[in-house]
Amino acid sequence: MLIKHKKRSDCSENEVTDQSVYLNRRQFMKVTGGTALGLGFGNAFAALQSGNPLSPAQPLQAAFDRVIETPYGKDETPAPYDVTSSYNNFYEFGYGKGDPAKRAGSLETRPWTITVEGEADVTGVFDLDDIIKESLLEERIYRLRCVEAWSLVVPWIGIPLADVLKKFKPTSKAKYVYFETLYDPKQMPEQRGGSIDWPYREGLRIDEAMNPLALLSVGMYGSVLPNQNGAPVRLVVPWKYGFKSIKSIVKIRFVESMPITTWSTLAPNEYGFYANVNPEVDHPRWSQKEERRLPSGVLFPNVIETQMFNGYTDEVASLYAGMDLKRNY
Ligand SMILES: Nc1nc2c(c(=O)[nH]1)N[C@H]1C(S)=C(S)[C@@H](COP(=O)(O)O)O[C@H]1N2
Ligand SMILES: [Mo]
Repeated sequence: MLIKHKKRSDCSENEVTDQSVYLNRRQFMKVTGGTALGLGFGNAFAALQSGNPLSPAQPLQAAFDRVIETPYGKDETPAPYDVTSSYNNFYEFGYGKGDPAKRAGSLETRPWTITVEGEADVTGVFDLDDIIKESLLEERIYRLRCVEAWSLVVPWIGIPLADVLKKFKPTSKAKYVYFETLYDPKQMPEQRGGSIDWPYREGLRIDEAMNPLALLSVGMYGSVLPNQNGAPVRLVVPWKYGFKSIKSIVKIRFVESMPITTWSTLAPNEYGFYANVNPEVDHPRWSQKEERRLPSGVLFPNVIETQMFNGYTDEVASLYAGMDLKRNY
């Protein structure tokens, strides 16, 4: 799959009459937008799809038109958009893999603010679009390995997490970074009950967060993130199990001690704070030596071997020098 950030046609929607243009356009939308139109995306998505000239009213159009291509994952084949956007874990919208795609339309992703607190010189409430406007978006194709032993390849669009965190000038006491998902039971139906102590919480050690691989993602497949994939902003930490890649972030807090996180609290016998992908450390109920690479079906299970750090050892092994990864998992 080729994801090019070429300019869309200059003509407006009603001037498009040529059948082949229409078909190409449909094909493009299949790759980049898929079912999004049916899910009630706001202006941002309309702006991206309309091909209108850039204007200050469409800050995201400008940002997405100059996405930088990077070498990350250039040799990988991304999963089809339809797979990535329909097979999800986003418990705020239900526990079935298809629930988030069906139910996340209720999430209002604009305006969106992120509250930054704790051990940093620059704290306060920041508008996500301001952060995006002053950053350069990159495309990075990463493998995502869920603890449930499935994985897929996703062409994310985002900002290196370190670039964003450095803007807030963390102090020397900032040893960890804590992240929180939106808490709003009106928009996130499963937050009305259940066994999870909402909001969803995650965290990274500061050096993990500053590692160049860690990405703050605002898009995938050339467009804004669909709600079910964590719109409007999520973490992508590709060397860790997928649950570390927290979605729909509203809070970033720099802290001195290891923060409490959702999964390490909910299932402490499974994985802890680090949750690095490790084929040598089994889940209590299954082996982690192999994974189903999506798309996968009964006839073509597409089972592959799981790699240490999900294959990102060169980039991240130094973070854990001297640590026993069979104990600190
Ligand atoms: N807020 C929130 N973030 C979350 C989750 C969730 O339930 N809620 N699920 C996690 C899990 S278990 C995985 S595997 C990934 C899935 O991301 P994807 O649906 O984009 O593939 O999101 C992670 N981030
Ligand atoms: Mo997961």
